Amino acid sequence: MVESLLRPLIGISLSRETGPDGVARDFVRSTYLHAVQLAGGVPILLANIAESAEALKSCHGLLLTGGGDFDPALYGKEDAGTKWGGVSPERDHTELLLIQTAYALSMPIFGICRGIQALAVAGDGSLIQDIPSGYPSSCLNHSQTEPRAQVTHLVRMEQSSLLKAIMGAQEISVNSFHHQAVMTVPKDWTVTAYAEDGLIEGMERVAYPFGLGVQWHPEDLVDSHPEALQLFVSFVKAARQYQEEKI
Ligand SMILES: [Mn+2]
Repeated sequence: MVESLLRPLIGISLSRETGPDGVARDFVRSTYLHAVQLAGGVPILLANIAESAEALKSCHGLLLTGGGDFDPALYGKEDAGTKWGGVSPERDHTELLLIQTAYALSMPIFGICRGIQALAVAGDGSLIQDIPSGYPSSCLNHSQTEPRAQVTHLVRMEQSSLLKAIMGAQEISVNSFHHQAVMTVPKDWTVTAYAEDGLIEGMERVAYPFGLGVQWHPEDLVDSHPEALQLFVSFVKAARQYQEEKI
């Protein structure tokens, strides 16, 4: 008799900010937890400590969440000004370690907003440090002031992409809360979605069980936009497959 599996464990990276008492806090917006729960996964919070790489080995998928900027030194760039901020060395370090650990295990990986940027930095990719000053030809507002569950700009997906297959359309409207973006994608990754101004909004890892990064925030859309939930469903399904193969 085949024992029924527990639901797949999804390791989730956390933001780090210092509170008014001077003590650092690790946290995540609950919408990420909600999206993983809805998709059938069990959220596991991975604190910004080196031991999280050990904890990830017990998980079946890695979800990289949104947040502050990466230190430009980590992707080999000079500081292009002061248009980046919210850097946490502990978070930068932990997420790069988590990504390396997931790759070594061929574990499904899903990066959202800062998460797609983390995947670029972990490889040999690079970032636009500030869209208004670093990509002035943009005709879009990527830092929307509308509510988080409101979609504000279009994204076009490549014909044969995993993204298009999951979302079920070549064009979708997304929300947008980023002042940085992926400039160049790392080796083994390919761009599969662009905004109308040419900015990279999605990328996929070639020849990998499930490697996906998106620049928008589908976790804020899962209750109102079925295709956003499908991203999490596909990710958790891949985590489930990883879990089954591990046994
Ligand atoms: Mn955008």
